[in-house]
Amino acid sequence: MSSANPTQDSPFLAALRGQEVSRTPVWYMRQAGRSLPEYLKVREGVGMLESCMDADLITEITLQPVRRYGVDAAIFFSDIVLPLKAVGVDLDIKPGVGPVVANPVRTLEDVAAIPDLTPEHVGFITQAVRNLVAELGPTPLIGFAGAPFTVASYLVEGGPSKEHARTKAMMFGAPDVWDALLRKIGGIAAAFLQVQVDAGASAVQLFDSWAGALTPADYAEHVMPHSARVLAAAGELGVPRIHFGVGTSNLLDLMGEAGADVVGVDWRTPLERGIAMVGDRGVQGNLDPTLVFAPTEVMLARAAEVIEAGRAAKGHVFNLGHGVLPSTDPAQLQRLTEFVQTYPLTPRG
Ligand code: 1CP
Repeated sequence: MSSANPTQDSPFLAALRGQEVSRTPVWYMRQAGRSLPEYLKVREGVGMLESCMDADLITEITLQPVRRYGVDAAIFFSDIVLPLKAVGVDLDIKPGVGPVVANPVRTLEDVAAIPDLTPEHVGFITQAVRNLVAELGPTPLIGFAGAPFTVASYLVEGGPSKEHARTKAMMFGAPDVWDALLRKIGGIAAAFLQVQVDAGASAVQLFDSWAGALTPADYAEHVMPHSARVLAAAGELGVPRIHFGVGTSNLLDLMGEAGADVVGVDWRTPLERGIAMVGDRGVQGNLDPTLVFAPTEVMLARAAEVIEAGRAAKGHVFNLGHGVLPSTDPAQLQRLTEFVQTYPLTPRG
């Protein structure tokens, strides 16, 4: 029937909504990208940001891992700093480094100089999402954005950082600048998610990859309200929301309370513990991404443990505990995907 929603039988969307599933759905953060030879081929001679601004390339790169693995969801190919680039912030994504910002943000004037995002800034995103939804059929597309804290870290530090020292110095020492910056980025993130959902994305993920650098008290006071605004805006669009961070074992409850339907758990936290912390929400995760380098039977035994642990959650989406590492053998991920998708969820006695 042409009027039927093609994603209506998706196990991924059912798990996000806490509905019963006959098998555990699976996708991988960074499933597109450097671990795939077909990605390296289409990216030859094309810069990272350039490829994130070309609707045909975005479409092709997003589809590649879906074709290869038959995963239960596609993740939109872009980057957390792309919306900043689109509104005119002078930045680049340097090979082997990551996002680099020409003029790091330090003052209220710097914040005020960043324009808000409108759909006109990202017409190529709307086009790519429309193309993808048409191509993907029953497989849902996940839209995403970077969360205010993680994106702020790139803007304040000027590039990747381990300690986030300047970022936290602003958070502790210049609360007015911090608040203005996180509001600005949060507004851009919400608008970026809306563009993706309006064009047909079925779910969203907010990536707060570096939130694990914060204590629960500092997260609750300085970061959570901003992430909560982004998640609330996405919630109003009617799509399920995943909220992910790394090293967040003491923040998972707050990340859920910020307004997530499902909380992403990294591999350092036992899934059982993550499930207990998020309460009446689903979880996503959390196989150690390096287990793909172990013998296949070791990887699959650990995957079985993750699937079994996930059964105690309101909903469970299988994933790695962070992104696919570039040196991953696609054949191993193929075996993992088949294993998760055929793992029998027999009733427990
Ligand atoms: O040339 C290349 O291939 C560059 C590598 C690369 C890729 C493939 C970067 C640079 N970004 C991406 C795509 C990307 N980034 C995706 C899309 C596809 C997918 O998941 O399959 C997504 C969701 C992101 C999000 C992203 N970018 C995050 C959050 C997720 C995470 O991994 O924690 C972060 C922190 C970034 C910043 C970034 N962009 C690129 C790099 C190498 C980094 C990290 C730099 C650092 O260590 O701080």
